[in-house]
Amino acid sequence: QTPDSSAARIRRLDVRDPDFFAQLDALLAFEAQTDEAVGRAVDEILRAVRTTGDAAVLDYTRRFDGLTVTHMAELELPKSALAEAFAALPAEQKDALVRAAERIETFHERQKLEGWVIEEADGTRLGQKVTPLDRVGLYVPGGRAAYPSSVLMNAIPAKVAGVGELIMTVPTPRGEKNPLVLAAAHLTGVDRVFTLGGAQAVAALAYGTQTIPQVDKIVGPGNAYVAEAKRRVFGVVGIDMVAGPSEVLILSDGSGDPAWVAMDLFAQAEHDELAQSILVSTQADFLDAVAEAIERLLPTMPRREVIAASLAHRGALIRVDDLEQAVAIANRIAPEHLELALEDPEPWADKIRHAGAIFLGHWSVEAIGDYCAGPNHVLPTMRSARFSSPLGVYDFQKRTSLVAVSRAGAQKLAPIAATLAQGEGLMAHARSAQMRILP
Ligand code: HSO
Ligand code: ZN
Repeated sequence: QTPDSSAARIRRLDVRDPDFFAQLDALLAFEAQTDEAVGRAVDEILRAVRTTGDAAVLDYTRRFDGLTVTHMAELELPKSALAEAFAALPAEQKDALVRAAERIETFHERQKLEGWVIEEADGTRLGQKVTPLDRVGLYVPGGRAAYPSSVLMNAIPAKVAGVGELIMTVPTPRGEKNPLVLAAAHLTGVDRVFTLGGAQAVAALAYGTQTIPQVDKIVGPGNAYVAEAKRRVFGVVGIDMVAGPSEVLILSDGSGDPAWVAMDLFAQAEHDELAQSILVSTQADFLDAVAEAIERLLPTMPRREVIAASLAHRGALIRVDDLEQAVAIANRIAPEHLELALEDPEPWADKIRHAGAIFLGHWSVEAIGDYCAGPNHVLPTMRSARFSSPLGVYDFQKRTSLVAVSRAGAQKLAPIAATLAQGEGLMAHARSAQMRILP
């Protein structure tokens, strides 16, 4: 049982405070420091899997997941097992999964990049060809952070992009399978599922083993070992972002129900102790009302310990003078999720430059976005919304340039190329261009 006082430990900040911005920066400072021990362990696992393949994967899976398997083939789940997991779900779960998947698919269909070609007057054609990735690995964590919704959010854009083969790995400690994860894999058409996890799964996908095919890109969240392994295999394969703790920033003009806002802060905080929930409001009495709602509602939450720890550690209720200040703070934070709990959110959304996702108005709650609004819930964290975007179909497509220079075009372009090549001292370049110039 968490003592009630833990709720009161969410900090209160005020822009009028002379060192407000120092306090804000301290609150945001989060270094995904990698433990040296993690780095060493991951290195060792990567080396073992790269050199001995299946043998190393089997060995680590026995040791870390407590599985008693002797052949790699036992680590692959037959597709029938996925279909059975789906069929066995209660109707309500099945229906929710299907409806969420449909909405996510419809949204992502619009993200598909199309190739193009332009033709110049002299017949030279230039273009961009778009090709889906051949093979993608989807890492799904076991245990507490095993989210079936994340299977949907990763697998659907890959499938919409037209990825050739989607291979999922999910650890099953002591053989414990998560039926919702398997059902989501069935629903989204994941091609193969292996019950392995950790850095050894990342290594197997990156390098390939006798049993596990090498992929071109690895996506999906994981613990510190998985994140570190992904960082280290980057270059051999592509990776998605390495995500930090989940974050929500709520801007309030004092309209709406303080209990709704309190619960939205909880929803982020319940992910883990490092998750960040911040509320910024122009109304001090609204902040008081939210603080009261937190006190009142926290004891009713099954995950109150995690919520209390997260709010005490990284949460804040911030008073500002006006919404202009609130927007400036939002752009400085570049939050993963931004809720505009405002009477008239539209004009303020226009002023937001940095956020992973913006939720407009009191009905647009992040929890709906996490599961079924349609947009992806894999979003840039740790202020990376300044330079990156939600996971999308475009992350599973790549572009190839097309150059079709005509005879007439070459007469115009070869002299330019030759001159620049000479300037760089590259005579083979110069001559190979010049050879295309007609006498
Ligand atoms: N809020 C998380 C996604 C999630 N929530 C999954 C519930 N399940 C990161 O956007
Ligand atoms: Zn969430």
